Amino acid sequence: MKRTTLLILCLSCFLAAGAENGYDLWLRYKPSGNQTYRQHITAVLTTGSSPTMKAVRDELTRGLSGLLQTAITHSTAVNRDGIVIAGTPHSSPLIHNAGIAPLLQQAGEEGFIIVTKKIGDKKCILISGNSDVGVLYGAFHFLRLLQTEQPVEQLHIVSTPRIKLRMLNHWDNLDRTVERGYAGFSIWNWHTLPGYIDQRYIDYARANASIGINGTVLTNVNANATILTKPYLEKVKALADVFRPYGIKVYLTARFSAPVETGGLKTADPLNEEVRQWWTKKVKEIYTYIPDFGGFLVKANSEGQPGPQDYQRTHADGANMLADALAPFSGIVIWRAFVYSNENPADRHKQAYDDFVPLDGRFRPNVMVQVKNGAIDFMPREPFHPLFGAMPKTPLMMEFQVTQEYLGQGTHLVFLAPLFAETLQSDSYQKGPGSTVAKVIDGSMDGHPLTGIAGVANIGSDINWCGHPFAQANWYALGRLAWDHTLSSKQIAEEWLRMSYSNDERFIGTASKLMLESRDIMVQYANPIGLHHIMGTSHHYGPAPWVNDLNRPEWNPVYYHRADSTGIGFNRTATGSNALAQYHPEARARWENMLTCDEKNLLWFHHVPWDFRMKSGRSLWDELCYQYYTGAERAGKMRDTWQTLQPYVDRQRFEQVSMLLQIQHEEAIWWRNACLLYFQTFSKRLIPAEYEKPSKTLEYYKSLQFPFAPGI
Ligand code: BDP
Repeated sequence: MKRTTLLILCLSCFLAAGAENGYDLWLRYKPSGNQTYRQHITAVLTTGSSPTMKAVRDELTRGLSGLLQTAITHSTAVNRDGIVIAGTPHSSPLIHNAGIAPLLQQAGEEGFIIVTKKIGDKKCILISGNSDVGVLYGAFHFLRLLQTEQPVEQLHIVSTPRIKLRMLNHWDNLDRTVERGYAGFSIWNWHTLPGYIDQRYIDYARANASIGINGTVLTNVNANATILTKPYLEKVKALADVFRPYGIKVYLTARFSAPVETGGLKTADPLNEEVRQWWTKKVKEIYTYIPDFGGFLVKANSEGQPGPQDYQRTHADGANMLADALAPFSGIVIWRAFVYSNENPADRHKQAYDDFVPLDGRFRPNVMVQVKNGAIDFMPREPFHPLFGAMPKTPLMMEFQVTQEYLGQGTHLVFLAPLFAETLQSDSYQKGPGSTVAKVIDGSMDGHPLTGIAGVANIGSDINWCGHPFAQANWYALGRLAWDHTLSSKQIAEEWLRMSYSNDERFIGTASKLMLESRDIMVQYANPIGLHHIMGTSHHYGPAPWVNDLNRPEWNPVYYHRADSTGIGFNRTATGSNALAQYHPEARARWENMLTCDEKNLLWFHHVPWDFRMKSGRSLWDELCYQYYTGAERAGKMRDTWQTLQPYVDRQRFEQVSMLLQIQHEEAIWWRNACLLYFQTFSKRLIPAEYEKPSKTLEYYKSLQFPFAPGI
């Protein structure tokens, strides 16, 4: 066969199979099988000339042209049925006179409405809001309706965000490495900014706006003060200018010792007048570049970071100093509660609560305290943080981790919406039953106007942004839940699958089930029954429950699992560390008694004898074996299930996911074998005969090294 013929043949095979690299995320705008929407849409009419309204026009044009497979016509008059009219009552007399004022009132500042309305005798679709960005959110939602094949002939939608600040926290360093990043390098190219605006910055803003994200912290919480210097502020300004039309504000991490490191001062004491002046000037300077700068995110006195306690001041002293500098510009401080110290012998679980609860009511109104979903870290399963429900006078912001530091990193398919929902739906009992964490976070519990949810981003320079094709779903889920925490994980999974892959019901049914089970499966093969923090040192990749030689006690996995000849688990009851006392009594009751404790968190709160009878009737040891073996087996089933979905998925992404699910299965077996062989040295019990024996020795698993694991 001639080479050219071969080439043409290969090319046509390739096109037939289809290939997508994932860059378009959930904004692919491919025509779907069922195009009933075609008959309801004939043209677009947008009004207003702001950059945001230009973004609305561009997105509707792009989206509808793709979905309808024809160049969309722009109309200047309502001269036919099916015109999609987008604008605010301020920019569009048509909308102003459309009789939708009461609906718009419900939409609030950032919300939107999408309604079918007669304008004259023409049936139109109106997308509107009280601000241009509201219209933009509405445009994205309208496109989502088409992408997911929702009926559009009679629309009546009003949607407002339940949370005010919906943010991504990038843990990106100025050298472009990403702490706990598994998708390549940072997308911020500090070297070529501000002159070069990568198309990625614009597409990043589009993707975020499409799910309602309205804030981004560009830099790592382990901050480098260089970001606050003039040349870098010019670069930050360039990014802020790109993001502004999409409703996204820029925030920066502030290194507490910046006045010393970049300002030449001798101290960073928050009560020192010179230090306060330095920050006041610095903040003023930032606002000359970025007039709508959001504020600072601060990690202080945690894991070696500088902070006010270095000067015998409190977290409130530190936060308030920055808040005072930001207040004249309406900026805010987001002060992290992720603090623990090796000088403090108390259970790490208790330290943030001990530090922060006494400060409740002592923060300025423009300070939020950002609390991780759980008290230890971002474990695969973690009881909600006891600070939720314990600081009624302070607006608490939720911090989730979207990047999968502890959940299989770049190689495991783990859909995180169920994890996020589990925390948000947990009952803190702050004011009796029904005091969910979601109500604490959305301000309804204590009447806070300032509310927020942040997610540690999983975005990098990989062509598909997130590394694992399914990791995109976690970025998507964060935004959707921050907008509306009542959405179910199932709805979010299905939306994402429909937009990212296919509307075919056979695909959706199977793929969404796979996603919805994935987090439970991961917990089973890695951290069952409440085990936690037993991962490899430093890179946190894979199992290493045996590690016991790190400087800080609470960095060692043995600190958390406490396995010995009598049993396993951390006694956090009154006879142990008593971390349970930090929860309201009714919340505590779920876990307090070993006999009735929710078994999902049993070893989180109790040191349990190896022969303890579990609800299944098995002994604890047998149950541990059962969970690890079942988890690994289910990971294998995920891989097999994916194979049945080949007809619905383009070749490239199908193969990527196939390879990754194979790795996930192998790594699940690795977790299972390494953990059981190690815990067996304490339990002195056999792995039940029905299970296949681990093929390698404990020594083998202990010897594994990963010097170049990403994300450190
Ligand atoms: C831990 C990460 C570490 C972060 C820290 C934090 O391992 O890289 O700096 O959280 O949130 O989970 O500050």
